[in-house]
Amino acid sequence: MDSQDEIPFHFVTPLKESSALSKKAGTPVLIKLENIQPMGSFKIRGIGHFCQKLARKGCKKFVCSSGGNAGLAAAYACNKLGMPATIVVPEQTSNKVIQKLADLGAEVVVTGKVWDDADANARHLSETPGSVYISPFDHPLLWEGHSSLVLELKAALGTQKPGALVLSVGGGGFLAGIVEGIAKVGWSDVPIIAMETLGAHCLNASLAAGKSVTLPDITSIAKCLGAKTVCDRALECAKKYKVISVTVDDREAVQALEMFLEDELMLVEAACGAALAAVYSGHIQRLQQEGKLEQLKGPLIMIVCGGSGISLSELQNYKSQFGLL
Ligand code: PLV
Repeated sequence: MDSQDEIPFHFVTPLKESSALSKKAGTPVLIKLENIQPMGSFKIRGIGHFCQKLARKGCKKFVCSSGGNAGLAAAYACNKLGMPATIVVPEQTSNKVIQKLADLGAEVVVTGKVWDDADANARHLSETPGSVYISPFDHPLLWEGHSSLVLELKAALGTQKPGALVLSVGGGGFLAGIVEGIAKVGWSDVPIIAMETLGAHCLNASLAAGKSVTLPDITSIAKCLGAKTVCDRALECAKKYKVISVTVDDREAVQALEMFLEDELMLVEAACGAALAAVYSGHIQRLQQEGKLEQLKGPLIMIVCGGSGISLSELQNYKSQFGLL
């Protein structure tokens, strides 16, 4: 970020040792707590940066499509900037998230079954003069904003390099930003475990096909990972860097978020459960046994991306849906 930037809207988040996760992984695990960011996810890093930059250039209004969290970040940033925001979300978005958006002063438009439908409408609504469209994941300013997370890791770890990073992938903006960050700090050889749920696995499907693939539908409960097509930049990053793509099913994601609640007393949404399942479902050890992941030379960094699309009653519903009661 350049020196003219105002104070960013995101916080420097804690990097905390988790004894419970370390025990389960059989290796030291540090959790990067993005769930405590304003509006509960890492999204404010990229979206906040995008909105601040464009506001300075004279932009008067933002229109953002979202599965929930990017919209909350955009509404929060616009609220801070005193600018109007229209957030377009799909029908499955919870009333709690819609209410939070409205409380931030955003105009909320509900369109279509999944994020791709909402996105088509957001692009259409942003055609009015003065409006600027915000993608939740596909813009260089978002990636630049997300890359701040790696600079914080570098500041916290000093000369120690992470053994590997674990994150969730939706449309791939977070992955693109983290890759930008590791390139900036000289950690390009650090493996990134890119977690998706089946039914929202656009990166995994594209890597398997060797080209960009559009999923026919989003069938996972992790709606915030629910982009049918991964952005080109994320696919490029996955091919160029040490990105290991892993899928889990919804049941594993729900189990992981419940165990995380037990262990760390923090409730995160299913999109984040996908990343946590890398340890809770034993995927890290499996990858090592299969020779797909090297012996870790530093701590495993789990990025707790967060998410507001969850409540205790929704967790109960998921548990009954997947026979976990
Ligand atoms: N969520 C986007 C895209 O949804 C949104 O509109 O909020 N973890 C959480 C908690 C998220 O909310 C998201 C993205 C991701 C991970 C994945 O980030 P991405 O899309 O940059 O890969 C459809």
